Amino acid sequence: MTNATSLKKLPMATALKTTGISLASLAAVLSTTPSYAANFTFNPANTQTIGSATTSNGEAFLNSSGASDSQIEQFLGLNAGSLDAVQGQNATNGAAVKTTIAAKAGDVFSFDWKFNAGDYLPFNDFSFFSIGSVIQKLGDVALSGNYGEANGVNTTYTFTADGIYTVGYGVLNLLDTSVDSKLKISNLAYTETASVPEPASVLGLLAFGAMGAGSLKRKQQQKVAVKA
Ligand SMILES: [Ca+2]
Ligand SMILES: [Ca+2]
Repeated sequence: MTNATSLKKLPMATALKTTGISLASLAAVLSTTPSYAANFTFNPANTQTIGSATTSNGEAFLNSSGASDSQIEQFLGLNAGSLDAVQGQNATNGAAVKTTIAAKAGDVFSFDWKFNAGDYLPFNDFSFFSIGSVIQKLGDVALSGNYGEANGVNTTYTFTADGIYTVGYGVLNLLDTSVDSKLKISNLAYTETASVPEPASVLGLLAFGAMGAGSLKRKQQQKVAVKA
């Protein structure tokens, strides 16, 4: 690659050609500062369901029927008995969806959820989110009230280690298997913090970008003197 001094003497088009950098790619790199956020969806290629669950347009819809709690534990890679442990009572049956994420430490996964209680206490149906074998409870009947609704917006999880993770969502009946509750998941998003360019390279690109913009301006508006 040519050094900065010789680049300065070249017209912008030549300079960009020499370095192989387009203005579009410069803009793309700069816009990733300080972090890179992307929509993450239930891609049919790596998404599976068990029980009464469907995905559509990046959203998941689950109904607490169709699979036993132990089947769901096996499906999501959870420890045996861990779903009974969520409420400290007998989880019976329900449904789940799972997908996979290749994550790096520090990356953040986020989503919205909506729990609809079809049931009433003490039948404390519940919903949850799992990463690997870690379970985080979302809504339940106690939270939403009998036959009520509870929402969670931008619920986040920050990865602490690199790896391929199974991400799961489920909704289960408690105590008996009747009067189902529902869970909807939407707005999945993934924010990479590991891909932030190093400060030195960002400064270099900024300087180069300013120089390029200056050259363009001179070319287009020759009567205006522009300091590169
Ligand atoms: Ca059980
Ligand atoms: Ca129920």
